[in-house]
Amino acid sequence: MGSKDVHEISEKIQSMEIRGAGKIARSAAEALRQFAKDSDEESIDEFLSQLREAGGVLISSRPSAVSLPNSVRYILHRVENTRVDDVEELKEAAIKIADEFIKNSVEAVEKIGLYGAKRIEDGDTVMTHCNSAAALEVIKSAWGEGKDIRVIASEARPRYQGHITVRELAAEGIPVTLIVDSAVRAVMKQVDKVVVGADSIAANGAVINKIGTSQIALCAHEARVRFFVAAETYKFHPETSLGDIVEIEERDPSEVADPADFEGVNIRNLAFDVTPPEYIDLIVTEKGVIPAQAAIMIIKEEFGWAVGGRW
Ligand code: RI2
Repeated sequence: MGSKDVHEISEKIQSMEIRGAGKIARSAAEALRQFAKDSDEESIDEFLSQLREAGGVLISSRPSAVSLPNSVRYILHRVENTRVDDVEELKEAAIKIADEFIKNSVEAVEKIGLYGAKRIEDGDTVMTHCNSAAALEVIKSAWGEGKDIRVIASEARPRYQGHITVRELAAEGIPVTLIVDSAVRAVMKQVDKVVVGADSIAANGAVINKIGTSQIALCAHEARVRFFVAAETYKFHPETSLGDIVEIEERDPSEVADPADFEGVNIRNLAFDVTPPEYIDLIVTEKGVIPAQAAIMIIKEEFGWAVGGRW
């Protein structure tokens, strides 16, 4: 049944078997698509209420990547506004809408790659952090254009998504070096540009991304190295324009160290941090390249309907 898939996907998002803000958003869309496909609800109202409930389960999986609620609300909003005569038609519409979100998302990452690559020059050393499909698309796209670049990637403790990144780049033949997170400042003088992804972007242009990102931005700022963020427009957080604050996920301490080995010690596992807009040179989106301070414009354009009447 569809709701089983919804719970399964939600658990995989929680455990990070499914991870990366864009992937999470697409998986939520896939879950709702499957839900609509399997649904045996016979009335429009009942189907809508079940679909909303499924959306709620998905949204509650992880708190910091706004791509997740944005993908759910993209689908719900459009399904709720589809005029149909019977429930089967509405289910079909839901499937199409979910497919549309997934297609747009994949295309957005490709466009970000193309636009972002224009800012990478032949001979550049590019630093990245964690494992962002959007950031890596910029790097791969520049490499694909024949630019002779090299990459320095940090580990991204405690989950070591940096390992995924270095393997992915090495598989493309891109020269890549793995460093520990605390080596960032020591090597910053060898870096020409930093490219990272985003889980959420607030209305003031602050970027919420994997823990450690803001330290890298600070080091880049100090060394006058340009700092780019690669993010699809569904990573922009509409409610921050109404004063909401992005919740920073704090995960299980056992991901950092076994609490049994550290009796009397408080272990914290903050998954994300906030990079202020002053440290960001530009944000590369599928709609174009913008300064961080223009985040509010993207929110108004893309999500005016979501916070409609509340501005
Ligand atoms: P893409 C990831 O979060 C990282 O913070 C990464 O920078 C961000 O999502 C964006 O990734 P996590 O799921 O959407 O590893 O660009 O906690 O792939």
